[in-house]
Amino acid sequence: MVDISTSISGTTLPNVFFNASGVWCQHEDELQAMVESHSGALITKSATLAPRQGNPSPRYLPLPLGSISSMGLPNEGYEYYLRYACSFNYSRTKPLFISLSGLSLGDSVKMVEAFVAADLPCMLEINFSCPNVPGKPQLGYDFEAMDAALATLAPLIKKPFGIKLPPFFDIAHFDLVAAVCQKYSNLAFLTCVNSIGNGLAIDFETETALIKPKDGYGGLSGAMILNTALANVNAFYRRLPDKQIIGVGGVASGKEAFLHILAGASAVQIGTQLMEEGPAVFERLNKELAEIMAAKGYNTIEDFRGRLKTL
Ligand code: RRO
Repeated sequence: MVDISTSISGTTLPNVFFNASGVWCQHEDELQAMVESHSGALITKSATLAPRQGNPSPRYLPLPLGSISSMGLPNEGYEYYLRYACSFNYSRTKPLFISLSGLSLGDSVKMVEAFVAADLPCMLEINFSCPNVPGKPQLGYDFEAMDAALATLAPLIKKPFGIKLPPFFDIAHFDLVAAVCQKYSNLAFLTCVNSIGNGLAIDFETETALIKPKDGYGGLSGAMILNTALANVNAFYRRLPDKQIIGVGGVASGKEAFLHILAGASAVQIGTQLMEEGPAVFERLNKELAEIMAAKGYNTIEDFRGRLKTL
């Protein structure tokens, strides 16, 4: 029997798959569907201090090779997700991750303090990479601001936690970001990658942008970002042997999940494919990954994780 379980900072997931924050996780009914699915964990929508409606629609559209979206951080406010985390049945379900995305460092501090005070077994994923709030550049591309945020948040959180990073496109940036991450010992995992920010999709016939917010600019996800995601997973896996990488980007079948793990990922999140297929995707992915591993003679994900060969 092939074993597709994993563990993230000491917490066991029955399988490597869960949702990418933002998909199937804003409201309690969606989170319940994630609990009932065959996912190995679940994560909540990135929370801000106050509830937000997000950007005007249309704000998500599937494309031939993935999707474009500019949701604008719609969420119920951190107190909603804190209440959810307080009522979550940790021993009977699966690991719960909470995504936080303060619009300022002060907001992030307040949210983190509330979760720390509640002393829950959920894990925090701090989102440094929302590309879709009009007028707000993302923290992930300002390395000094990211360092300052981690210097404030890591000691407050105390326990192991993670950050969600944007994709990087330059070797020098991989080096710089890895050097920042290396400074914080309880920064346990990096989730790579968020959507590729500010793409533009245009309808050829009507000569019109496909989504409404920001004159049509939005984050690119799905198949078209697989190779960028694999490079980021592998770049940080190589540079940060003491930390874990959660891979996200372009996973639609067991094959892409296998590639993420081969590149170094310890778990794999699903975004666009979950949007398109719904939570039934997890049963299929479990089966496909297990079949690939069986065919290749791997019994556990540690048999091949990070074992990418180069020429
Ligand atoms: O809500 C969004 O528009 C959003 C967020 Br917070 C994020 O981190 N990544 C993304 O593609 N969209």
